[in-house]
Amino acid sequence: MLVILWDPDCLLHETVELLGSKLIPALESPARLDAILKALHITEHGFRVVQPSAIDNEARISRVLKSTSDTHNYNYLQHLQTVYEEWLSAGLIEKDGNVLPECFYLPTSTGKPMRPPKDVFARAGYFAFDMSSGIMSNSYRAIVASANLAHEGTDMLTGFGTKGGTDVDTVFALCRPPGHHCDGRRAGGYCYINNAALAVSTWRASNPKARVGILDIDFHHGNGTQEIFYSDSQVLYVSIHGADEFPYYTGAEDEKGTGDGEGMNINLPLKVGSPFEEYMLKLEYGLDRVHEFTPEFLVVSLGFDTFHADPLGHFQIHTEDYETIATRTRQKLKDIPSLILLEGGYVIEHLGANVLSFLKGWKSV
Ligand code: OKP
Ligand code: ZN
Repeated sequence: MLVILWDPDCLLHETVELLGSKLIPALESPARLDAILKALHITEHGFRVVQPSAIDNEARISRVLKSTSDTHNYNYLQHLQTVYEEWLSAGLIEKDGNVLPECFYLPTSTGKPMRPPKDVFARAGYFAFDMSSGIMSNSYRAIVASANLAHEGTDMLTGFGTKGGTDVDTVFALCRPPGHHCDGRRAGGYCYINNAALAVSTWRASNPKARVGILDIDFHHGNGTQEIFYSDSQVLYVSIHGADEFPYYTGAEDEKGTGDGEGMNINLPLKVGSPFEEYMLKLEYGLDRVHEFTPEFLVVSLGFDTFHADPLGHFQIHTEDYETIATRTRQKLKDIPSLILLEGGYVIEHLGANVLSFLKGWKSV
């Protein structure tokens, strides 16, 4: 059975970003989630669309802090929680304003380690790597709600396949903000907490030695997820993404993991403008690698910015192709409890149909 998880608090985060040297309302907007919910509610699809169990905000925060403690920097998480109020009381922003970084960490030859600057204004740049990750009044609430979906979704899958265990084999968590660009100590690319990494930690809490596969099929390279698991021998990260696109500095084929994790990072960059047939060749290859690894838990970082009309993605992929992508993924990775996490996808008018197409394929297997 497939369950769809969402949280109304994920709608509260609404920021601005610097794009093409213009400050604009962020493309990663509440309207994305609204469009998906609308499509899910008007269609007879037979999925369970549910909200996570009721939990008060403080308890939810400490749960998320606990399940991010081995992958995220504590001071970074504190910063996410407090910086908006700090900027507000320092008079740096108005109530409806956004914390946006200005000066980023600069590697130098001095040998000095990376240390947070004293200035609260400058600190925003220490904990971020781009200008698409603003923080407004409700951001922290939404960031925690989004991360909590990854946590709850993972919990719902625990025990699948065991005697008397759950019959939920797939959870699709409608996370926003997304997560795959966050490396555990820097926000970027609309991401603040790495939801995929959190899910792995949650899974490992009850299955400490488990092999986990992460399939990242957002248009962009998941630099954060790669970074977090780069030396991990039990987590296989496979990503198909636009070559030489955002986040620009990562995603090359020769990034294969290090130490015990050597060979456990597989980047499959694909030329901008590639047709669906070429995309599928990469996908089949990636799915075979994940299958060979025999993961006990699968995380899919799912972005719909591979769509042909996406403002941030550039592959020739159409609505019906998502059905094929999901069908092949499910066929090759059948019976593995799977957590699908929403990442990008910015064409609001087609997002609902694209999600439904993907779900149709997933369900058909
Ligand atoms: C987030 B996700 C391109 C600027 C891109 C941020 C893109 C974030 C994508 N010139 N700005 O992976 O969908
Ligand atoms: Zn993306």
